Amino acid sequence: MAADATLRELASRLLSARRVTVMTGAGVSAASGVPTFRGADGLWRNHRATELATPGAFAANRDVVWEWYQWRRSLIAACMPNPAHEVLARWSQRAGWCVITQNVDDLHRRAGTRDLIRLHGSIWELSCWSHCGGRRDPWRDERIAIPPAELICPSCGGPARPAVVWFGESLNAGDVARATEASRCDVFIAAGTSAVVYPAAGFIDVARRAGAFTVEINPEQTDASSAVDLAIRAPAEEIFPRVDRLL
Ligand code: BJW
Ligand code: ZN
Repeated sequence: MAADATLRELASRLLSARRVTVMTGAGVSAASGVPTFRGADGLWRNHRATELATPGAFAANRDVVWEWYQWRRSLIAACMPNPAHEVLARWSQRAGWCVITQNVDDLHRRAGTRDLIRLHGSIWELSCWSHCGGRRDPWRDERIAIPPAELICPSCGGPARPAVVWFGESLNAGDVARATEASRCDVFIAAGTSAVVYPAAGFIDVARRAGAFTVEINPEQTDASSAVDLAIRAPAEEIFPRVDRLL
């Protein structure tokens, strides 16, 4: 249970801030029922989740990777945004307040978050595996019970892939530029992320170097805990509503 005085301090920082940025990770969707990547949750049929999220895994075993994504898509389709998503959606309406997410589940979008920066893409969008150029932008496809062989690029007929960012792949340069800019703020909150995946984890340093008051919300200690000004060891779905009530 986070102390009231700690949350009052955070609320008063937020009230005097001009620019506030919240970066979220898988832990923010945990209370909605979406499994996280690391720790006990990050296993799927003896595969480590992070080992399936690579171009090499897709090249070697497209059906297994697609099966994992279709399993996740059906699981996420049955999940609802939780109180953390709802508070962040309201905060995103405030001028100068911004949400960056590493999550691909679109639960922030479903909660109505404005100007959301999705660093790692969306599990509900597809793109052409061979970058054929006919479809430069990802397209939305929310069908779940589809055999992988039918998930094809409408332009070249080759395999489609989830339009998410895998290890070793570059993030969208425009998203990185917007996120870097948003990280130069007065209060930066990293919530529900293990802070091990770059460049996302690096935005906490960008914020600190720009003079932001940095905060972590996570029930566990992470690589970022010792670097932030305030580490709140509690679940995001509990803390965001409590802080919101103090604003
Ligand atoms: C709660 C909670 C509750 C639980 N409330 N909290 C610099 C240094 C070192 C390495 C690199 C570097 N720069 C780049 C790299 C390489 C690599 C990288 O970072 N590797 C490290 C792991 C070492 N990065 C990349 O490859 C990136 N690309 C890139 O940099 O391109 C340039 C380049 C090209 C070629 C070579 C080198 C560089 C791309 C990274 C893409 C990450 N993709 C994934 C999959 C997305 C698709 C999908 O979902 O299928 O993104 S991996 C996975 O990890 C996913 C997540 O977004 C990401 C982060 O995970 P997250 O959100 O932190 O989740 P967890 O599970 O780790 O943590 C959950 C946390 O929640 C825990 O702490 C819990 O305690 C907590 N929690 N309940 C609050 N209720
Ligand atoms: Zn194509």
